[in-house]
Amino acid sequence: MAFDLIIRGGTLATAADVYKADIAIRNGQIVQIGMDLGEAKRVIDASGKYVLPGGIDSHVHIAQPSGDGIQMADDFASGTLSALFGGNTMVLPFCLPAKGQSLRAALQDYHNLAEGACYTDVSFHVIIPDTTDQILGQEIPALVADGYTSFKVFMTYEGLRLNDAQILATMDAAQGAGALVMVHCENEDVIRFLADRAERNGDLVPAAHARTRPVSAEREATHRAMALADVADVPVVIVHVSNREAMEEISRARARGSRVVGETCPQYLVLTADDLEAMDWSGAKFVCSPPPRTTADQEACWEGIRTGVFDLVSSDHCPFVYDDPKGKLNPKGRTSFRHVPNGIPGVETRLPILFSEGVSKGRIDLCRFVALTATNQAKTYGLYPRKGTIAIGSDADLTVWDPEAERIIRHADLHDGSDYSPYEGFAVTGWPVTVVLRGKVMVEDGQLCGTQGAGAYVSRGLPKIG
Ligand code: DUC
Ligand code: ZN
Ligand code: ZN
Repeated sequence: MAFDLIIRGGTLATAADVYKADIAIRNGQIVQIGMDLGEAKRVIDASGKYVLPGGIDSHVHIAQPSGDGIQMADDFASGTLSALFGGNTMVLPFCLPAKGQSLRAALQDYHNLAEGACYTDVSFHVIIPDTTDQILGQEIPALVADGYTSFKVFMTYEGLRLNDAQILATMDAAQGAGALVMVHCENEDVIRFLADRAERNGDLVPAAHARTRPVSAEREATHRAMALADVADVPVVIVHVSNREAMEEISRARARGSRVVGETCPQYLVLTADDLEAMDWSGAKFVCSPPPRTTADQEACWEGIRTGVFDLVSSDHCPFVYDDPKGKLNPKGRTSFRHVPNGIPGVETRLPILFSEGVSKGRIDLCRFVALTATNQAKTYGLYPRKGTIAIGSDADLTVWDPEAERIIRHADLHDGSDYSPYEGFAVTGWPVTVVLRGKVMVEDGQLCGTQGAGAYVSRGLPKIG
């Protein structure tokens, strides 16, 4: 029987190997890998290109309510379309429950928003907003049993942060259920002290955002989060790590045997705090937490990528429109950094930036690129080996990658709902040209050919960590 699709003539890369072979696909799965595989209803010529597992971006924010009249720039249609054009076949957004709302009801809201809208597969992490007996004793175990196996806690943001006792209780509940906990590590009291002082001094510009969220606040919280995780004996992901000192905390914890996964993001590899300095308030375009740091920290993060301190490079796509009353330049945001919404777009540019700065410039090899962007993402979040690799029986989620393509990143060419890219004008070598989602050709030679709603919700297994 003919196959549904053959991808022919490409160089395949997994986290372990790079070799020339064709891939045959039937019913959405990879069924053969080899040469001379025979006939198919459709053939994609990948000669001169790499064929990679579709990118999995485990850290994105889509349609998340922000309060204060602020609106996130992406819904599930635009967010996943942007992800798809960036070479991704799956994203994991966060579900943020409203105050007092049950986790289950919040998840239902996100399912309703995502249903029929997505261009990539999706699955959700759940943010823990409170530690009621209901959440810890009933909801967390029940949700893990239903395939929601990762929870995020915040150590910063008034109204969202949990104190140490609450974090420990959450970790304990997650541990009991076999789930993992993602932690946003910044010391809220340090930040509030510095932000209050900056405000008293009239230092209200976007650059003050970076000055009031120093490395020491991130380093201390990273250490504390991992100490709490040791007590609870739960695996943790330290998300969006920005600097050497926090990275060294992770290295030390791992050397002691703690089950810690480190994640960094492109903004910490190619942006610095200087990007927030523009005098015309456009520094707001780079306001995210933790903030981008120094060129020395960029080098440290590359070192962490090479040496394995970081297992994940995710985008932390958290898009707001810049020039809009509901975005970065909201009425209060025009007057103080404290009201500029935190987050930057990047789901479409994550893979090109990491490939270009990493693989094309010789900092990492192609297998490491695949591991950081797909395989480790799948293993960490309970998706492997269904996703994150090229293997017989895996979902046919594949990206055909042109390693020679030279592009200048322009927001006008991207597909997210924001009105700018923090990487505007950045030159990259390497770009995804064709993207296949469970055997469906979604993008071919840079043109959309798949349909909205082709992306589906994916229930997950338990994490596989250390
Ligand atoms: N944390 C995130 O993970 N993303 C955006 C903002 C934030 O604080
Ligand atoms: Zn965060
Ligand atoms: Zn985030």
